[in-house]
Amino acid sequence: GHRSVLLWYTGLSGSGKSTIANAVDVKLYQLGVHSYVLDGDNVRHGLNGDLGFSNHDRVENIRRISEVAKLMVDAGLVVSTAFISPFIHDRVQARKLLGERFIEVFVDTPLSVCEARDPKGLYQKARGGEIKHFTGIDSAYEIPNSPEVHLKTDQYSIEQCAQQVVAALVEKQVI
Ligand code: GGZ
Repeated sequence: GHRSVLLWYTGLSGSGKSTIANAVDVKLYQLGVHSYVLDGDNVRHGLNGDLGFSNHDRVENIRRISEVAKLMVDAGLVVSTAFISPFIHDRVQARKLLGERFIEVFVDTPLSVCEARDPKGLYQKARGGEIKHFTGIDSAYEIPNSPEVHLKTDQYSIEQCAQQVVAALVEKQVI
């Protein structure tokens, strides 16, 4: 058996949140743990399809994700959320909602590295003024003060980062 928890990944666009969350999800599946990843692909197009990237819309995006994740944790899953979630206040709200079941995972990738990766060419567009309010360029990212897990993707591979998350779950007696 396992405890149901919420792994809350936070970090810049291109930091590796979704990639690492999905790598952890594979490991959880192999361990027989029922889990699910919420990310932009399955949330921003559907449930939150009415929201953009103004501060107001990001706050609402994270609020809805927190509530849905709580329901899924209540249903017994290990849930991972992979969203920039740039504001400390919203992450604190999510933590309050989940209590002891909230595990914050800071995907700490320097802006310069995210910008060099630029998998979707979004940073280039943001620098060129084609996209406004882009996180790290002209919209804020507030760094977590005391995340439960701190991943440095410029020093460790995806696989090593995923192993660090699983190790934290073992250490916290979640799995
Ligand atoms: C940041 C943006 C923006 C702006 C579109 N700012 O690399 P991606 O493409 O796949 O990840 C980014 C994603 C961010 O959505 P989130 O729901 O995680 O953001 S938040 O938590 O702040 O609500 C990026 C894309 O959407 N994208 N415009 N202006 N990222």
